[in-house]
Amino acid sequence: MNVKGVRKTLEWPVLWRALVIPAAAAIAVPALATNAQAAQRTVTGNISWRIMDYENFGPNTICNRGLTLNPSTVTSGTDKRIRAWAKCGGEIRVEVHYRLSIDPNGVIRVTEGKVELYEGTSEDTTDLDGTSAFANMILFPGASGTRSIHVQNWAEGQPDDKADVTLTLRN
Ligand SMILES: [Ca+2]
Ligand SMILES: [Ca+2]
Ligand SMILES: [Ca+2]
Repeated sequence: MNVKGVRKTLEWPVLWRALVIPAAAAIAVPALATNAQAAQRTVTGNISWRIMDYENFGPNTICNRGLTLNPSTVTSGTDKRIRAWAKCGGEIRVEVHYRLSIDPNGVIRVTEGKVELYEGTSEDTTDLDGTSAFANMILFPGASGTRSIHVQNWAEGQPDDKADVTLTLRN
């Protein structure tokens, strides 16, 4: 007896969905088309620094610093440049630079990697006294990679101004 009424309540949701589904599909299709040619992955990681600041008087200053990197979302065609730094002893800043790009298959490439040691009258000095490049990393989806980089004050011949940096990245 109530079949007709029941059917009617069923028909409306069906009609409603029929109207909505094409709209949703219209949004999804371009997104899928984009994904087919443009990969996107998120890179996480951390950096640790062990820095020594040569002191004219008294013992040298040693600083251990650590940083958990903010996740970086990398999409095809939108490379990201990352810069991170740590400071020590009132006179030293050690910067880590690299570039993240992504292949269509989701492989992350870490290129243009370098570590710079600045040493001067403050931790914000622009006096660049040492640079070390580090080898490119290729990170397959789900993989991680690590680089250990040494830098020191080569420009002024002060080997007690130095840093050992460890960079770990995960795709
Ligand atoms: Ca110093
Ligand atoms: Ca100092
Ligand atoms: Ca200097």
